[in-house]
Formats: sequence, structure tokens, C-alpha cells
Amino acid sequence: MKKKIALITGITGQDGSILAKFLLKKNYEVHGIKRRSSSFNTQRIDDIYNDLHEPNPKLFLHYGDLTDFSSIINVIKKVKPTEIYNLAAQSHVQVSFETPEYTANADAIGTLRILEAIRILNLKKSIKFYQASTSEMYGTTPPPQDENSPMKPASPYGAAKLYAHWITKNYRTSYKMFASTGILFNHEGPSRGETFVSRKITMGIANILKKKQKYLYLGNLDAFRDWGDARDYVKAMWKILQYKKPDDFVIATGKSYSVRKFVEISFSLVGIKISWKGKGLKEIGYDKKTNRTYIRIDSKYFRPQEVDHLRGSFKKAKKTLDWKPQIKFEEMIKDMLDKDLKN
Ligand code: NAP
Ligand code: G4F
Repeated sequence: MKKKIALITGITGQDGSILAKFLLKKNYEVHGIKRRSSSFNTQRIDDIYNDLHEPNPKLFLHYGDLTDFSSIINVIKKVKPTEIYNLAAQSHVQVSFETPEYTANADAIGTLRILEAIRILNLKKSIKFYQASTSEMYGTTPPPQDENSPMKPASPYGAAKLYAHWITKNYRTSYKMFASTGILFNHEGPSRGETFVSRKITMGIANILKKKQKYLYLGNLDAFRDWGDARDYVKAMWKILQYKKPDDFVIATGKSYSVRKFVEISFSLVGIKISWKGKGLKEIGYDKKTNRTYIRIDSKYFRPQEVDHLRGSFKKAKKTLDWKPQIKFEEMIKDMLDKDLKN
């Protein structure tokens, strides 16, 4: 059987690290691209990274950056992967309003650079390519969103990812590449970046209980998201590349909750019932029993444009890939809280 070699861009991120572990268990040789950084940025994969001097290493890291074509083409030429998972991105929506040009360079043109490297190296017959597309591309399109819903991105991040999505489809059609996309809705877990709202809430609760933080400051509480668990979603990425032909798939849970509800459930898991009073920037979340305030609003967390409601239909993935989410919303929050309370 042909050896399976995966190259993961964004291996140091939430999804990249979970996918690396998943593929190692499936006996893949795994290569990852990491950026040079002035301090360690491999915490999420330290537990699987062995000294290369040990016998039989299975995980290899290479320096590179999606904004640097020479590093991309050189790594692909050297590794000759059978599967590439393009997970690297400036992935924070709010940050994309402050760094729109960089976000376009890394997220949109970065994807083009990989596709061009595969084409120029004449490896299109031997490499399957996965693009990390996102529900953020739907922007203002109301739910439920599926593979055929209009895409109306509402952020520089969404617009950059939409370019990446379409250029992937274009290379599939023009050059007959095995180039697929997963349109993933929000997915979280204990290794989620600390500035995304889910992790900010669970870390905030842990810090408040340990008296390291007084309040949790948030922005728009009334946006709805379809939140799944990252462990379920990396399985879907792999299934997408094992399918007989390249295609596009929505990966979601089909259920959505508001940020407000996320807060209420998270606090209830540590025995605190949150009530709300006040309006707009003056709104607070507090415990009626003790009159203690826990949540305050800060205008700096509001975005120039908001995506109000994401809720995906994963019917196609269920029917074609036999994929469905396994981990329940509350179970996922509990896992995140447990980790943050332990740390
Ligand atoms: P993440 O935790 O923010 O990880 C992003 C990864 O990309 C990190 O390894 C980061 O490296 C790397 N990276 C950023 N800019 C880069 C560049 N210019 N060159 C090379 N590497 C770069 O994101 P995630 O949550 O794992 O998401 C994975 C992918 O799925 C992203 O493309 C994201 O946009 C997309 N997505 C995520 C979700 C979600 O809910 N999580 C939903 C839909 C789509 P450092 O560690 O050095 O920063
Ligand atoms: O957690 P978020 O920052 O995630 P967002 O913007 O939905 O983006 C995430 O999911 C996308 C998939 O749809 C990915 F493509 C993307 O890479 C990323 O992983 O914000 C969720 C919601 C937003 O409506 C935001 O306005 O929470 C609201 N929110 C309210 N207060 C906040 C805060 N978001 C953050 N980050 N911080 C707050 O204080």
C-alpha cells in the first residue's frame, strides 16, 4: 500500500494540532509548516513531537509562511505529500478588520500559492488538497446555510476565505486537481485560541473563580453561532479527502445558540445562574442571589459589521461521507471549562 504522507499548514493551531494527532493514529507520516516566532509556538503539538534523533520519527516540522511562495514550493517539493490540509490562516474575524491586507495575503493568496506550487511541480495527480473554508463566507445570508446558499461575506476575513474557496474550485475544474473544501461552522475545544468568544468565556469563568479577574468583558451577545467540537470536525476533513471525488461539504451541527446562551450555560456549569439587566453598553450579567456582577459590555469587542446568525445544514456530509457530529454542545463547554479550571 502506498505510504500516506500528510502536509498540514497551520499545524500549530487548534485544528492543525488535533488533525496531526488524528492522522498519526492512522499511521500517516505527518509534516507541518510552522512560522518562525520569537518565542515557542508549538505548545499544542509538544506532546506528539519527538526528538528526530529517536528511531522512527513520524512528525516533521518545516519553517514556512503562506505569504512566502519560495518556502511553500520548497516544502512541497521536499515532502511530496499525498494529502495537503491547508489550515493556516489569520483566522480572527475582528482582527481582519484591523489587518485586512495581511489577512488577504495569508488567507486568499496563501491558498493560491499552494495550488500554484502543486501545479508548477507537476504533482497534481499525486496530491489531494483540502481547503479550510468557513461559514463566515455566508456573512449576511440567513440560516440555514448549505452548499448552495449565497455567499455574502461581511468581513475582510470572510472575503479572503471566499477567494480561497473559489480558487480551489477553479483549480479543481481547470486543472482536474483533487481539490476539496470543507465549509466548517464554528468549532471549539480546550485548545481553542484564547481570544475567540467560547474560550474567552470559559477562561474568564476560571479566572473569576480563582479571583484573577473581576469581570468578563464581551461585545455583541445576540449573535447566533452553530458551535461544534473540533475533534468531530477534523474527522470530517479527513473523510472529505478520502471521498472518491473532490467536492465541497458543509460541516455543522444544525443547531445554533446565541453568545448570551453560551454565557448562561457556561456559568450554570459552575453553579452560577446569570440574569441580565440594563441595555446596550450598560447591560450587565449578574447573579440575583448574591447581586454580584460577572459580565460587562465593552464597545471595543463590537465589529464594524456583524454576522448575525449561522446555522448549517450538514445533510450532504451525512449522506455522502457518513459524517455527523457526535459531541454535544454542553459536553464541549464542559471539557473547555474543566481544562481552564485545572490550569
Ligand atoms: P488557529 O487556531 O487560529 O490556527 C491558525 C494556524 O495558522 C496557526 O498554526 C498559525 O500559526 C497559522 N498561520 C497563521 N498565519 C500564517 C501564515 N501567514 N503562514 C503560515 N501559517 C500561518 O485556527 P483554527 O481554529 O485551527 O482554524 C484552522 C483553519 O480553519 C483556519 O484556516 C480557519 O480560518 C479555518 N476555520 C476555522 C473555524 C473554527 O471555528 N475554528 C471554522 C471555519 C474555518 P501560529 O500558531 O504561528 O499563529
Ligand atoms: O468566537 P468568535 O470570534 O468567532 P467568529 O467571528 O464566529 O469566527 C470563528 O468562526 C468562523 C466560522 O464561522 C471561523 F471561520 C473563524 O476563523 C473563527 O474561528 O465570535 C463569535 C461571536 C461573534 O458574533 C462576535 O461578535 O461572538 C461575538 N462576540 C461577543 N463578544 C465576541 C465577543 N467575539 C469575540 N472574539 N470576543 C468577544 O469579546
